[in-house]
Amino acid sequence: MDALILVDLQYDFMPGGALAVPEGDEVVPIANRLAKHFELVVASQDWHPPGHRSFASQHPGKKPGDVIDLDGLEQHLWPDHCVQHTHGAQLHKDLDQSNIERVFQKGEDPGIDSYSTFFDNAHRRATGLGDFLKNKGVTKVFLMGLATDYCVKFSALDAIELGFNVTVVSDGCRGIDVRPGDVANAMKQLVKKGANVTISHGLLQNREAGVG
Ligand code: VGL
Ligand code: ZN
Repeated sequence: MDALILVDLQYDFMPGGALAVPEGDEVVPIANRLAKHFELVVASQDWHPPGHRSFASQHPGKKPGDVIDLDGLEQHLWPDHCVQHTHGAQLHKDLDQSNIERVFQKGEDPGIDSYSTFFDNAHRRATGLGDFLKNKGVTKVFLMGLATDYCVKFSALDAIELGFNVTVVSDGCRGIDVRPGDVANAMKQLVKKGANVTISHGLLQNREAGVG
């Protein structure tokens, strides 16, 4: 079975949000269109407690964009974002949730970041998504969402490692490009690791025709 994974379609990653991804809102209609054509759709939600250690505000003298060592892991510091139960952490209201079977939250542990929808950044704890998909008999996953160079990238890499056949829907993703080229490099790395890349239009045509 195939599954569609909608990554972090939350207000804080959209224009006007705390960690705005340029044009982030433009992928919401693509998510809605694709979701109708999948038997199984799941979403992820960045879900940090207040005072999460990935927030620059928790490190005196540091600002968003600085990089620190956080318990042995390199940590890019972010503005406060996706704080649990705040508006910024909610999935965008235009996202049609009627086809979404389950929302997997990540980043709840205050001491470690979690870009991937499957594991925290040290691979210490699983979100449960991997087992959930395997129990449903999923072998092929399609990913889209925000941000290409962080949560989409690391989710796709983990999905490959877990043995799924992985396709990234490129026009369904937008990136941050902290360093110019990050988005392009993320896509290159994903392809090198075995991910397929498609655009939503072609994917919809294939699925409507029942060929992929
Ligand atoms: C993300 C940075 C921090 C993402 C989440 O969803 O790509 N990026 N937290
Ligand atoms: Zn986050």
